[in-house]
Amino acid sequence: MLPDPSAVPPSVRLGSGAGGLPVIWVTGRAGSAEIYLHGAQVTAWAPVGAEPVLWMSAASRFAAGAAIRGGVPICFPWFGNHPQDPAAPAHGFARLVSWELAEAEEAGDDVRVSLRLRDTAATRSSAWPHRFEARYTITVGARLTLSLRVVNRDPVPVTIAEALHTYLRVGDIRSTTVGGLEGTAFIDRLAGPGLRPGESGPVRFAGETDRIYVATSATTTVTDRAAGRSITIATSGSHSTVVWNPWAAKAAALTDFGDKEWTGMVCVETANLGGSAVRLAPGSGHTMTAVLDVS
Ligand code: TA6
Repeated sequence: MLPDPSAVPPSVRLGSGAGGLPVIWVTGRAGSAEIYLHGAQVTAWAPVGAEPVLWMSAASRFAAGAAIRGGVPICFPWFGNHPQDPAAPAHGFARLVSWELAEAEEAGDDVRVSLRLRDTAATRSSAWPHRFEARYTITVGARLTLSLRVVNRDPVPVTIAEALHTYLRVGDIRSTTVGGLEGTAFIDRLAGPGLRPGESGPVRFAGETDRIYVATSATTTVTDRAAGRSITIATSGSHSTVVWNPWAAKAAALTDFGDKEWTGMVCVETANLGGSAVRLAPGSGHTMTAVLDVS
């Protein structure tokens, strides 16, 4: 549960959100955000004076054991379906369990919130029996900085895949492009395995799009012509980027995704997966960071 409310600065409030789930509301001098302890999921962020940047489905579930549809889900310690265990949850367990609020402090005009997840009975399974500690630091201000640090507390080396599965709000996906990945090879998850050569222009959307760009640490720019704004995502400690829009049929097939909502979102995910999955020796750690900026 949430710690003593007096332990947090006045720009941070603790309470119950949708589904009665514990939530942290941040109202800083430079930006505001909403963070659920469930999955340590940032579900809203806006710089002061700007439109909301993160997309949320109106049909999202808010319940233990279910993923929240929107904001920034954390995919960890695997991405997509578990490679061996079909019963294991898609994208790992991190977004399905409750994290602890470790610290909340003001830093100039920003507000920094730190959440923690350690291995428990809820995380240990045949799919992932390992000891670990994750620390997720969210800095809310004119930009949003998300930093996920994972430490291997097991006596054996482990390999992790991870993603900050960021849902961005756009005016219309059909007039939105994603720049920064030009010339970068990618796996088209709709066309099966195998690497496709990079393309010369930005990513454009004319149908369901589900691509894993491998071996890239590029800063990406989402240019949203309909809304007249750009969102950039700069990264560190990330060597894969995933770009996804479900389009109409896939959106209609998802029960927690409104049938018409697909036109208003794009996922640009800061990740380490496949060939850039991270191998951690006992006691060692790795940090992956995404910084979102709006102009
Ligand atoms: O990141 C793209 C993706 O892997 C898609 O294949 C789609 O499954 C999406 O994630 C959403 O997955 P979810 O388990 O949240 O429905």
